[in-house]
Amino acid sequence: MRTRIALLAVHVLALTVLVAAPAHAEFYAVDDPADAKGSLTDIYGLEARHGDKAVVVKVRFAELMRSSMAGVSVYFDTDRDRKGPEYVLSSGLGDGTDYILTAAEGWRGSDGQVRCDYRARPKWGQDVFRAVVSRDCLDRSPSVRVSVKMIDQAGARPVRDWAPRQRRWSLPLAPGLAA
Ligand SMILES: [Ca+2]
Ligand SMILES: [Ca+2]
Repeated sequence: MRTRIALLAVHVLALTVLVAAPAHAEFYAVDDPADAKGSLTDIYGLEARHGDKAVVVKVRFAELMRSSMAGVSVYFDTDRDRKGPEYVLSSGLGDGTDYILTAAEGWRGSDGQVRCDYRARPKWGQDVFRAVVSRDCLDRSPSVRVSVKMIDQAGARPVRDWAPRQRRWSLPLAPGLAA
């Protein structure tokens, strides 16, 4: 009985810490519902981590296959004073597709490829797409927000899915120690 009370006290403490956490986190994770059933690459989750060297973004899908015709855009907001994203990483989700980081024009990419250190790849066995973008690519911003869009052109109509929601941002992420 005494142990149980002690455990309860720990839980309450942990909650208090969460509520009192600063507006900036280093890590963000959100589940996304099965709301794009017309596509195998229905987004199931988004995770983002702001490390001391890079921002790491992980997108989870219902089912990611080498034959996928879908693509993903990872938007980065590095300047809260300018509306919309500053950068977009665009990538295919199938085998043999490529990826590119460009300056954003509204919620689109542009011809302005960003020369810096970044990489991205679909991991078909894990149903995950992972991107690692150096902080140098993102103006070494002290606060970065991310948003992700999937478009699948395989069917008669394109299927879109967003996380956390259409043109909505994650919490602001400040650089931490990991990654
Ligand atoms: Ca979804
Ligand atoms: Ca912005």
